[in-house]
Amino acid sequence: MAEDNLTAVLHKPNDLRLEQTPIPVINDDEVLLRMDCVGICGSDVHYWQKGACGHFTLKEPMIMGHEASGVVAKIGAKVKNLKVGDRVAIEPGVPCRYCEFCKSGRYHLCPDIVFCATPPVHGNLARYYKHAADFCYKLPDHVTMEEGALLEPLSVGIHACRRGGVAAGHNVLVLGAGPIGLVCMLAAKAMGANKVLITDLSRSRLELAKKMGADFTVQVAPDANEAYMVQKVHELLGTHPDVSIDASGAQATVRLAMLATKSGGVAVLVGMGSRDVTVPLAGAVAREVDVRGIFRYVNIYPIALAMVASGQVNVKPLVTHHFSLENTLAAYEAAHRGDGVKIMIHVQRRDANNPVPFQ
Ligand code: 572
Ligand code: ZN
Repeated sequence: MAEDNLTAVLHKPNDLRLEQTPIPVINDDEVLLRMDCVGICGSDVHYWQKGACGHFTLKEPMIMGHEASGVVAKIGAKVKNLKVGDRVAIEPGVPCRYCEFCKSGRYHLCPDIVFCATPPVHGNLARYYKHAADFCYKLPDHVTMEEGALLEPLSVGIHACRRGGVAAGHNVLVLGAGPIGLVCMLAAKAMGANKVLITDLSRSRLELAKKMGADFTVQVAPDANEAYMVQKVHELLGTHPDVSIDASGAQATVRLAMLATKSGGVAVLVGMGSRDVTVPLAGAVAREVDVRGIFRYVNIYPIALAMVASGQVNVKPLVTHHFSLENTLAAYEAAHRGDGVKIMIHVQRRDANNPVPFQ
């Protein structure tokens, strides 16, 4: 009998199946990984529900998952940086390495990047998965496999703060306290922000944000008055934010980011909800508020790992729910309901690969 490679495959919208797939055969520069755990991202739920996310559409069955960690099971002939048994975090986007973007160091903008679970590229929610060895990062013993998987969303937060120029002493506004808003808040604090104010519609999300280090939280009513909200942000922070980060994508929060930011500051837009958004552009232009987008992250995994390994950032509280690979469908249903914050799928027993006992 062939070895078990139970895999979560999305066939069509609302048709996610667990089925056997062949164990991948590695190339010389790749490693075969025994997957440990895989977080669920908003985009995964989108593909599952709608068969599309942004301008990417599911046309063929696709293996899900891109927030992952695993253990090296086999190494290719040319692999020098890893050995069998190494515990690794997987950076899910592997670029072409030859185009002008790759050569200038902005490989996340590579038009030929292959990114896990972005059609037509398969993800890593399976027992076995192969990946470019140089996009796998060895975890120190005291960093858990869950933390390894969480380097993925954390990298988005660090990249957002870098794009915003967050620096020591800055006051930062984060709009949205979902997983991405929370990692932006964590990254901002770790990068030296003075005060971080975070907003959301949900009281429970804000309670978690507070526990994780937010200085101020504001629960926003869906019909809140814009001018009142701007004033409230300024009052609570005692100043205007140097950097605002929109991690929600709603028109109201994008507008708030632009309106609340200090003259000469930066508004970073992480999540774009709809293609066309009406924004107060003239004011931003006249006050020299730079509006910047982000696309995933670049050159950030080693920084994210260092921040977690050193204890500067604690991502553990992000994980609120745990499911086994066999219960993937229930995990996706929980994510779709909006249960908790980060849902983790365990391909192996939860602490099977954590040499330092779990706390
Ligand atoms: O973890 C990285 C990540 N990036 C997301 C979404 C979810 N997770 N982005 C937003 C959507 N774009 S996209 O280009 N796309 C659906 C691939 O519209 C990618 C970045
Ligand atoms: Zn993601």
